[in-house]
Amino acid sequence: MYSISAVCRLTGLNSSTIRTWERRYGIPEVARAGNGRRLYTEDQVQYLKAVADLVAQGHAISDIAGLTLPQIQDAMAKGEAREAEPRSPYHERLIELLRRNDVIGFRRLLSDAIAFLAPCEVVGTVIGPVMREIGVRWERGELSIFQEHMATAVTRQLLLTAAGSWRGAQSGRRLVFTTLEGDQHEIGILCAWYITSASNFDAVYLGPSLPNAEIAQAAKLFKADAVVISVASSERPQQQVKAIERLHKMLKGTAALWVGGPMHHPLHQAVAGTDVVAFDRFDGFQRYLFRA
Ligand code: B12
Repeated sequence: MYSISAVCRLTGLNSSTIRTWERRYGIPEVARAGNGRRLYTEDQVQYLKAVADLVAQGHAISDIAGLTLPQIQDAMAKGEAREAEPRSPYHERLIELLRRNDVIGFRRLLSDAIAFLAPCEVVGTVIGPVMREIGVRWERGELSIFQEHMATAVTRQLLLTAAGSWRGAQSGRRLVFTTLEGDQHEIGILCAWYITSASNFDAVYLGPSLPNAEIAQAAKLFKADAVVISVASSERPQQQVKAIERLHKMLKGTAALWVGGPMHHPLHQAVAGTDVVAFDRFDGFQRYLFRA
């Protein structure tokens, strides 16, 4: 049997990450010695090492936590690891400022990035990767919920201000932006709205989490050419797919439906062959804007 400090040495994980995974995901169910100390079996050490390797390759702990050791090894053997995503020169500094709770420094640096980089570049190489790393660090127990909220609040506010500074409306096309009812993840749709506003489209942001009936009503009243929805990676992706299908029906004859979300989300397969347009990256979205 191994103590937690031995497990740390063997897996490269730190003890707070190990305790956080146990508390949040129940992995692994560990025995205790008479004095309450955790005691890990050889299999559990191997399991934690495999989980650590997969997380290091960019997989979400929440996706891995339900897998058995053979399933994890299978995923690694098949090379299902995600490629590390490109990071901007702003990346490490933004994460470090957040770690130090320097909210003013974080705001200043992100504001510089928004001022100096093209909209598509800032959302694709700065905001997206930073938000996802915040998620990973939160899962590892390295950042707190309040630090994620702080980063989200600053990012949201800067994107709202930046998008509002573009004149818009010159292309004669109007798009409305929102997320599905119950989905509070707002940064993806704000990024899409920012790119669209900066591309001189008439872009109307409705805020997140709207019932389908409200989205359809807004599309009609605004005479929108398209409704743009962002679906964050979700615990209930099939429900989101059904909601997208219902919304598609409701918008028939009124507006086109464009949906953005992570590549592994089942919506991409579900809408293939329909006239719903699906995106997983902002650069592809921007190219489509100019083509559409
Ligand atoms: C910030 C955050 C929150 C904040 C959101 C605040 C806000 N105002 O936005 C809060 C605290 C509210 C939150 C809540 C929850 N969250 Co959350 N959250 C995140 C976090 C850390 C960042 C999300 C983000 O802003 N990403 C930035 C965007 C730009 O990146 P992206 O979503 O990956 O988008 C990419 C593509 O999908 C695509 N894209 C996305 N949208 C669009 C739109 C268009 C038009 C286009 C072209 C492209 C596109 O482009 C991007 C670049 O490739 C993620 C971690 C992560 N890995 O993303 C978790 C994450 C999304 N959350 C998660 C979860 C589970 C939740 C909760 C259920 C937690 C809980 N138990 O309460 C709740 C759900 C709340 C709800 N009802 O919606 C999970 C989902 C995992 C899963 N598979 O189920 C994640 C992945 C964290 C994790 N690994 O566990 N969350």
